[in-house]
Amino acid sequence: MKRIALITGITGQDGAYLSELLLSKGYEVHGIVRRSSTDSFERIAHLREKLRLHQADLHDQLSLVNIIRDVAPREVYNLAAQSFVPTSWGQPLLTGDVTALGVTRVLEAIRFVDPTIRFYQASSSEMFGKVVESPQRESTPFWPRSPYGVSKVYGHWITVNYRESYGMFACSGILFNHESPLRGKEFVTRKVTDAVARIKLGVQEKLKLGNLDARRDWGFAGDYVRAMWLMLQQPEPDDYVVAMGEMHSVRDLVETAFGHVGLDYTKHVETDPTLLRPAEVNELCGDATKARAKLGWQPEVRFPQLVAMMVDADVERVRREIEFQKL
Ligand code: NAP
Ligand code: F7E
Repeated sequence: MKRIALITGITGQDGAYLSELLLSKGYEVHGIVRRSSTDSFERIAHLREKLRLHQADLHDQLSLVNIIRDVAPREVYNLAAQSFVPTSWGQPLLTGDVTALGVTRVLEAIRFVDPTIRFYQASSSEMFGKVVESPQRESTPFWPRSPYGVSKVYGHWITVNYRESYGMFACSGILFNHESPLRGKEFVTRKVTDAVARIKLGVQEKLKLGNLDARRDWGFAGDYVRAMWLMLQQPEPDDYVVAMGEMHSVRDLVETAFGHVGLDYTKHVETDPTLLRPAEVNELCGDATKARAKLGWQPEVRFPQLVAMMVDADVERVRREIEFQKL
């Protein structure tokens, strides 16, 4: 039987890596894209011929029902969200509508069309927020610190609830920060590696950052999408923490990234109080023992390789852009 998957958020970082993974496994891959005046297909441009894209929006219940009915997927990966934490204070209602209620809309569409479809929800370590134990595991209580984190807590529990209420195969993957050369430039890792490339190549001088002391458990997106797929291949649905189990500060990140191209970060980095958050998540560190044991999940890229990979990709890209401008 043809393996058919539907991905919401296919134009995002994880959507691109998950598409590649599923295509490599022989899936027919469908994706939901929202209409905008300019398209946002850059991350999946190289896959466009192989993917089947459909217009819908997590705000619009019937658009989801229609696509799930027409595509008849066996697996749905709900990656769509307003995913940038600072924006969630500026647009808390929109964030709640997409990142929280959007999950229910996808679950309702599945329940209505075919409740045997397997469902993956992109939950987040931001749910742990002001952590009550470290490292954080599946049983750690949540204390979200942003409207984004609060919305993800709703998305997590509604996923668990549909599993318990209707016996649906619904899994929540509690993923810690994962990054790549495809990461949006507003997130700290990519903001740093993009700036390192521009400073190295002489088109930028300074980099302004917020809290350098925040600590995160950073992994590689390519490793993390494998865990999503593995969750939907198990005999029973369940929830899993996916993390490296290693913390680094934003300062470590900056030092490693500048150091990779032989630069001293103290000469270029400035702090800007306007980039501090109203309520910060100071540290996150995940315990992925369950995912390693039950899913057999193994990450392959560790922090120094991840930073080097991202800096190298940005140096290459900025160099090409400079060359192009000279033409
Ligand atoms: P991302 O790059 O920000 O991608 C978000 C995706 O959601 C984009 O494709 C975006 O479409 C789509 N989207 C936003 N609003 C939508 C709407 N109303 N209807 C339909 N699609 C909509 O995020 P990511 O880093 O790939 O993360 C994927 C998921 O995992 C997100 O749910 C995120 O919250 C969660 N997560 C991420 C991490 C991480 O470290 N990356 C960790 C834990 C959980 P456009 O291209 O049109 O904007
Ligand atoms: O911030 C600090 C900032 O925006 C990381 C999303 O994918 O992962 C992501 O959320 C840390 C924070 O990611 C700047 O204060 C300092 O402590 O890269 P970030 P995030 O907020 O952890 C989770 C798991 C998700 O689920 C989210 O969707 O870095 N920081 N200076 C900065 N952050 C940014 N963005 N920009 C700065 O200038």
